[in-house]
Amino acid sequence: MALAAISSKPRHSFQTDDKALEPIAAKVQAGERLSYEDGLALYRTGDILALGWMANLVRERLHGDVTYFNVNRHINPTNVCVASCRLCAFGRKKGEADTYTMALEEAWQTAGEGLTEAVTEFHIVGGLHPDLPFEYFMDLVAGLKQRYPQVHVKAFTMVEIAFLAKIAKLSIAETIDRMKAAGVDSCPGGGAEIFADRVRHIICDHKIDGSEWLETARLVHKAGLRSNATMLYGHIENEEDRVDHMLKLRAIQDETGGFQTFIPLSFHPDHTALQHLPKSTGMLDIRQIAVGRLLLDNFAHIKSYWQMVTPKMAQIALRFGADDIDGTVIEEKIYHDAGASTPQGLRRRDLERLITEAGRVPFERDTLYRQVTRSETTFTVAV
Ligand code: V47
Repeated sequence: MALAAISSKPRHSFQTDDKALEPIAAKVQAGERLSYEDGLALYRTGDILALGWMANLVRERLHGDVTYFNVNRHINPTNVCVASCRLCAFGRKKGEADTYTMALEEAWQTAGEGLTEAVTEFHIVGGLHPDLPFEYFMDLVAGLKQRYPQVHVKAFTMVEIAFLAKIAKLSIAETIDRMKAAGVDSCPGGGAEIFADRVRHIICDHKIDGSEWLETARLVHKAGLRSNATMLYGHIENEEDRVDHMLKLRAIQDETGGFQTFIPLSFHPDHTALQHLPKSTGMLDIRQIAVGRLLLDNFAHIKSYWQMVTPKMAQIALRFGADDIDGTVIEEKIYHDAGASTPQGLRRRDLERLITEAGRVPFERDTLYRQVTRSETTFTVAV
């Protein structure tokens, strides 16, 4: 699926001493699709600046200097989870000391606490709770819509949708229809981790497998909802697993066109069952953004999620292929439980400053990438 380009003028010419990059650069300049082997060569090159040049070329072709952010609030209704993923420091078994589950009133009230900056999106992700009924989740969304009808509800990962279908004894398609009826507007990209079975069995063995994740995404798109796609990197996966993961996403996107954004998530090991693993490094974070931009030629957006990689790295990523740094977030739990040292939220003006100082142009978007215009107390979305 071709994406519309807004600019095609490279700022400088391409140079590298890495012979393996030359044919890849020719393809990138001609707008041709990269192969599995090209993906591996991009991970293996020592010439990070040449890699960045190519990714930036694609980024500027699609978006010029425009850089997207949004004003959003995360809501994690419960940390009780049946899955016990080794990668996760957030989930707790039922009965453990520090579990929480928000009463519906509490969740609706928490949602409102972010509205000082006129939030345009609620991002809702939580544990797979063994006892909460399906209706809890539908009432949660319907109650939010009733109280904050102007706010886009981006809720439930593919993993949660499959779990909800199981507890409601519905098909995946029926579950998505019920979510839509309750007020879900789109879905977040979590739970994808790494699709390769070998890795998935170790980091998240009780989750749906990679093909179920992809099939659920296909059904979400078929039902007319957009979604995002993530990839968790920097743990026990290798370069082949990462390329395989991205090419599987690319194949679904060719079919549905329903993914909006690719978000590489850098693994935080603290307080997880994998805490012996070293943390990701700046070079890997930057390389991952660039490889994602180059392989996922049918994804409009590549997000460098500042919570994951720090605001400073997210800013640098805007020159290595990223065009989005996510949002204000307000209260992040999943990475902070896993040792993230970033702030739990940023103000709108902080995001604008990060973008402007990277020499880019801030563009406040809603979840569907439409421009948001603000007055003192409210916002409007260009439709
Ligand atoms: O699926 C869990 C990851 C994801 C850890 O769609 C961890 O706009 C690192 O998907 N270290 C949930 N990562 C978050 C997510 C997301 C975030 C921001 C924006 C969007 C979007 C989606 O977080 C999980 C898992 O892959 N995760 N534990 C950890 N220790």
